[in-house]
Amino acid sequence: MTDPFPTFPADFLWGAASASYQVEGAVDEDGRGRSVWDTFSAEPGRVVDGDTGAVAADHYHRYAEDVALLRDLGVGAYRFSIAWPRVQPDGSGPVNEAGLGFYDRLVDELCAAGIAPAATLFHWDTPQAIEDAGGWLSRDTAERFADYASIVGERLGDRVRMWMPLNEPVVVTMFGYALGNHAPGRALGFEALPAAHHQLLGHGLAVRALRAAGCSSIGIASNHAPVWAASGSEEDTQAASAYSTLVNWLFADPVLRGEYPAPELAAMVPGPVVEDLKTISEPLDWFGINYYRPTLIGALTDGGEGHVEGAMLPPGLPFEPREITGYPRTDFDWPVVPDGLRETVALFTERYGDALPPLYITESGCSYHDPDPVDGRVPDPDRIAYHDAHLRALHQAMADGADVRGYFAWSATDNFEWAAGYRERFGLVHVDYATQRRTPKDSYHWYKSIIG
Ligand code: IFM
Repeated sequence: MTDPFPTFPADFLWGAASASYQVEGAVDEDGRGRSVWDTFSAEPGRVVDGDTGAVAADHYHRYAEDVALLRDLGVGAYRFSIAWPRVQPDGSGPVNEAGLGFYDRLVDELCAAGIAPAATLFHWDTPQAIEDAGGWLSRDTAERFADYASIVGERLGDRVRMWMPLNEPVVVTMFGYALGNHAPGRALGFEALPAAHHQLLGHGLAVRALRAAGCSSIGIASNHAPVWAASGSEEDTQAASAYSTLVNWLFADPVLRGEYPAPELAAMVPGPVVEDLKTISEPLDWFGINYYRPTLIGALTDGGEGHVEGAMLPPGLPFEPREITGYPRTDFDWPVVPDGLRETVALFTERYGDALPPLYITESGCSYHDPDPVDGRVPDPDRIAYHDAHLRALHQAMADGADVRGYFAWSATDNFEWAAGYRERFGLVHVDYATQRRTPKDSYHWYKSIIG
């Protein structure tokens, strides 16, 4: 018999999350500029089935319906992202009032529904003009990002309750600039490191800009997971540790400790690094972890090739990802490892101690190829099992002493899953892309019962 679902603190924040390019559509409306994802997804072979975010879940037009679904779900907060190219079509210069107006209306709608708006400023849709000028490889982008943060903070700071300048800088660095399977499609290997540094610098500058605009409750949504060694051998252990340094600590240490995790890395990033790290480590009110699954890493075998998400790792790296076996898998072929969430939270608590602000789980979720709705129902027992098990694991982390304040299910509705297009469905609400009809899945009703 399964243990009863654990009781979370009364003020625990239950949320759901989304991101602009994944749900909004309306890419050519009201003066929105082009983003790197418009460009990338238009290139043949980049996205499964040639999908693009041009229409997505049409949230730009249907936001009121989506907020009503969130209200009925009972979430305390909705995490959405603001599209920089809607606010500043070229990523700098004058404000596009019509674009910013959309977020004004969305935030008002959320407030009227009693849902706290939680805004991400950058969830990967870099303005194309900014990319053309060097994108995140250029230091200037960090400064432009801070200008944009200030515009948004001044307009929405009176109503947005939580702020995240960045979402998952590791993914933009690794997939966008190092491996090339995400926009902007650069395959620079270690030459991508400036993109990490400039995003982090942009984060720190944006934190300052938001505070100057009177915004409070500022954090980050950063992707983290345990890196397991393929065996107990010295080589595999070292390989796993090197990989974890690159995907976890390279992004968390600068923010939480004001330092890079290895002197070699600090030496490889551009600019006045020591000075920049002071900006990057501007104190946060909380730290957000996006968790999906651990990685298993071994030392490079003779003739071995490292692949991550179908993209080949640059030659010469001393490690290679191995397949995690012995766990159920989602339809996206990701292993389901709920205890990895507990482990991640424990790793952070141990590594940063008193320097760690309260945590939020700013994303966790799973893709299953759900059946089409029948009589208004979409049975998705595996998604229920995923969130149930991950919340139990999170509760265990809290019982072990971690200060975790909330959980945002990824995702509110089905949406454009980047290079995987629309085949992957993460939503609590099913979207029929032909009609844009929304149908709450069984997991939506389950989550509602948990929120209580
Ligand atoms: O859909 C993404 C989201 O944009 C960022 N975090 C991971 C999710 C699932 O891949």
